[in-house]
Amino acid sequence: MHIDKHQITQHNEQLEVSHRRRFMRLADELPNAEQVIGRLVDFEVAIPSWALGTGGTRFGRFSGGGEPRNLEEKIADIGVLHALNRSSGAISLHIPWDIPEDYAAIRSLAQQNGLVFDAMNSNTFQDQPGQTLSYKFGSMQHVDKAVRKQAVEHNIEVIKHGIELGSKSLTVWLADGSSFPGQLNFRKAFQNTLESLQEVYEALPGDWKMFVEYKAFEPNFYSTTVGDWGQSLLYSNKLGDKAYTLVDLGHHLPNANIEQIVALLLMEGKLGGFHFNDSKYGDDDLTTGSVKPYQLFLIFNELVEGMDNRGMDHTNDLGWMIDASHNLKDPLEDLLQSVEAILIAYAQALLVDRVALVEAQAANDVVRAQELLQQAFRTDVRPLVAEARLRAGGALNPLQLFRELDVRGQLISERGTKTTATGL
Ligand SMILES: [Mn+2]
Repeated sequence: MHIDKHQITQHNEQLEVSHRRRFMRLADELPNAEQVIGRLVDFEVAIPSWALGTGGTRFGRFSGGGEPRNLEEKIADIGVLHALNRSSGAISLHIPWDIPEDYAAIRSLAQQNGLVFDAMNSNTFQDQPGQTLSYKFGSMQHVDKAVRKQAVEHNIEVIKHGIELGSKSLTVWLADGSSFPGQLNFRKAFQNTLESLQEVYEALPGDWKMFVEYKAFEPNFYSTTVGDWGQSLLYSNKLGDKAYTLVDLGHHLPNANIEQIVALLLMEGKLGGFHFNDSKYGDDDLTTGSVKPYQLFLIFNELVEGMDNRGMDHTNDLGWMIDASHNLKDPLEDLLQSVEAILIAYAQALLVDRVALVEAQAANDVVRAQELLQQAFRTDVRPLVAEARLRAGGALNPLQLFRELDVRGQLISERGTKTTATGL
């Protein structure tokens, strides 16, 4: 499945007149429309290789058709997304699910699809066929040094695959923790984990980053050894300059103030990356922006303010990735919706009148501060996002074109109805 330039051009020609009218009206009202469009054109969100198939829950999985059967087909699927929205030009691999057999061939295929390799992800939350020691009771925290060593060696192997592909970062998410009081000595679990992470850190190339992802609960339900941003920050501070905290939106206890966490991590220079998704209750892994779009905007508001405060490059200095599961929707349609929601929240955050907000805060003008944020949030920026996509060579309405071209139908005819993607 490949989307041709002329298919996109034809689609854009049909929509261009009405788009132009909406865009001109909006651009007229905004002081910085061109600047926002430039930022949107540059922005990229990585797609994880495990998000291209239907996800499941512990109660079941209802596979869709035409799911990618191997790494090559995963790259092709992300190539389709990127051709449509021009903002999904990076793929994040998961080892061992995506071990390349031929690095050069995979690199060249990615290049043909306009993709680069984002963070590499290790897996010590499952036992693989033929694995010597089990991770049932944890990996890097394990009471048995031999299990810890196995987990460290796996992560070093993941780095080696990443070097071959041109990746520059390793994301470590550990399922380590405990499900019952008394099961673990918290201090020893932390120290074992730190020692293991240090060994991985030593194997990290000089220009790489290590992202330490935290999660409040699941699969362990009493304690998690990297359970919150405080614990992650402890690890990354102790590890060194190349280690950062990674924030996954779904990995907090309900109602956590994620925007405040983001602001403080940025202040400390320790925010490394982001996993986008949305949730109502826990780690629901729903489409980004589908449940709490205002929270997503508030997070982007802090990201923009904090990155600008440190003179950071919005596109490259943080790792941006979607990490969601698609149980009901077509995964590719869900990802198009997620990227769109991210770009909308980012554009809205770029519209916040920062000078006026600083003045309102200094004057304790709470009402004015709220008005300024909501003025930006309530602006319909979709024409700006569409204009950025048009200028970047993408489709004015990616989801509409995805359906008009019957991409899923074509993938099913190429791959069959019974395929299952590796992943969660
Ligand atoms: Mn994640």
